[in-house]
Amino acid sequence: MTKLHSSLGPNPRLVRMFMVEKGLEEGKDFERIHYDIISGENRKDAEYNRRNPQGTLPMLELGEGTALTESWPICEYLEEVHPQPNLFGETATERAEVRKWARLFDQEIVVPMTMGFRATGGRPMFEPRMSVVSESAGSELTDMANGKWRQFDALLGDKNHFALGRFTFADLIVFCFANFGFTVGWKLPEGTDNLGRFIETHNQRESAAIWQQSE
Ligand SMILES: N[C@@H](CCC(=O)N[C@@H](CS)C(=O)NCC(=O)O)C(=O)O
Repeated sequence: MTKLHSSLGPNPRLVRMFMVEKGLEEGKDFERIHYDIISGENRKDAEYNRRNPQGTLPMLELGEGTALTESWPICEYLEEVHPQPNLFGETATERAEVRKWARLFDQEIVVPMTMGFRATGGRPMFEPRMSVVSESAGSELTDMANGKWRQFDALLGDKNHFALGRFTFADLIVFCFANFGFTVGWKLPEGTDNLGRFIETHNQRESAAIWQQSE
């Protein structure tokens, strides 16, 4: 059976939400293997690190022994093998539009936000396992990401979808990283009421229940 190696955190939860959106059921369609990343269990497991030299979660282990890493490509793989409901776009143009939003968000918000967190609030956990910037650079990265959250809010406007006028991977990635922020004490910056409404709306999705689970 397919195995999802998973943990706390936005990346495994992004893939788990994606799987729920695809109607894939834990225990029936895949088995979930949990790692305690707080204690660094993922970094101590030699076999896991052999298969995924980054040592991070998630990893999707396929029946034939192939293991996929990186949450976005894992979601694209799942989209190809389970095309419905469609979450990346039906046509080349639609897919380019969804990927445009996801890439902008990934580069402009995910990178500074996560690097900022690892260097500030997450420092005790991350400093022993990867290089992190100084605390002051971390605060600057967090401020930079917050400025981009405001830009995304303005671009969203009164809609609840970033692309195609329906729920897509672009919405999913934004939703997951906002929720990640909430779990580590971050708040939506002032002037992002549109994003507040967006999150409240998508909190109603069945897949969003993953954010209420303790692991
Ligand atoms: N670029 C990777 C990031 C994976 C990642 O950083 N995962 C976090 C959890 S959200 C992790 O494994 N953290 C624990 C660690 O790095 O030891 C992806 O898209 O999956």
